[in-house]
Amino acid sequence: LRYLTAGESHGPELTAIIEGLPSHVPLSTDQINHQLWRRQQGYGRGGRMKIETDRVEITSGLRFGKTLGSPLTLHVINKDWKNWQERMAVEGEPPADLAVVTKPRPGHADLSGALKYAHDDVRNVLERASARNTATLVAVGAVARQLLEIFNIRIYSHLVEIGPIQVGPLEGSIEEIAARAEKSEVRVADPVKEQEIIELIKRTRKEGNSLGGIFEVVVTGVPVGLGSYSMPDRRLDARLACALMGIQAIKGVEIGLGFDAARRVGSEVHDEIFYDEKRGFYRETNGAGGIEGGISNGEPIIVRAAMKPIPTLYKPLRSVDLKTKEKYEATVERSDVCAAPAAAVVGEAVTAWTIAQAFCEKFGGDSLEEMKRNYESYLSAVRAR
Ligand code: EPS
Repeated sequence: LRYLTAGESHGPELTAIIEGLPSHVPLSTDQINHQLWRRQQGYGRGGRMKIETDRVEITSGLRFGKTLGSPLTLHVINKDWKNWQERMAVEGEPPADLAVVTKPRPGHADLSGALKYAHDDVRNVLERASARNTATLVAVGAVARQLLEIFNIRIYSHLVEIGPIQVGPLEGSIEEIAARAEKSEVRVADPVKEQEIIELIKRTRKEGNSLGGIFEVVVTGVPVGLGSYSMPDRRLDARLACALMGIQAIKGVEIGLGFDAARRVGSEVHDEIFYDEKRGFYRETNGAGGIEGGISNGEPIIVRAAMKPIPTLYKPLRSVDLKTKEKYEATVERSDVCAAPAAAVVGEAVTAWTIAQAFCEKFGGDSLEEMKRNYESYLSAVRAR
């Protein structure tokens, strides 16, 4: 199972191709659109989200609502393209009055990208480096999620920190926490903290500054045995870390206790093993975050990712002009004040993708029916142990 995405932030469209899906998987574009909508929410988003109502169009790999086993193509049209047709024209000459971006923003891909690809116009970098691209990640993840749901695997997220404000400890099951977060404008499950955070975002916007945050993604229903200890790139935790770090602005990833595990003694970290006729092997704690030795252990998978504040500041930081080398204040591109709630939705999507990929490796199958047979037979073998 693999995918590729393409598309510029202000180009005609964003595209993704997924290859390796089993046949006969029912897919609904409404469900993909719902995930795209979730990504666009959140207090603290900028002007672009008012222009776009992201919707997916599928042009291959699906017939009568079920996958064919052939590559699936997803398109998300950029509505803003109509305002950029001359400046982002695919062919022809640049317009005479083209505003070339030469003032790289600290913290963005602007400077390293312009040097690496030998671009004089930083726009050639920022168009693809933009978090706009996460719309395709969400669309791809929404396909993976529909496959996983057939096997009762569910993915949830909520924000645990925004800027200096910490949320929690929270009461209730992950389903309850996520349901509360889903209703919150900042994906925060505690209404008191939610208000504090909204006030903080307001203040930060006034100050021309930006904010990051830490989100948590929890996956339930994952069977024991996805991923492997056999090689680093087969480890499920390594693969999740790679997927989450691949999202724009993510600077850190934790699984289970994460960095806190290093601060504790072993007996306060590891999850003791119990056995019950009905449940089989189980744990009463989940410090491992559902992964031991790079393999899912049957407990919920818990990952957290830290997003840095968005680099575009309305009160810009100091920078140097790429061409004249003169000191300048960096270019102000339209941007968000805080996109951490949206990043959590992207985090869910890339997590769904990573789990689905490991799931397809384990249970193979060219058709959904074959995959179900493999899954059932493996689970009964595990239960018979
Ligand atoms: C985004 C689209 C972008 C930004 C933001 C996220 O659109 P535009 O550049 O037209 O405003 O709003 O991207 C960034 C902050 C960034 O640094 O790339 C989106 O669709 O999420």
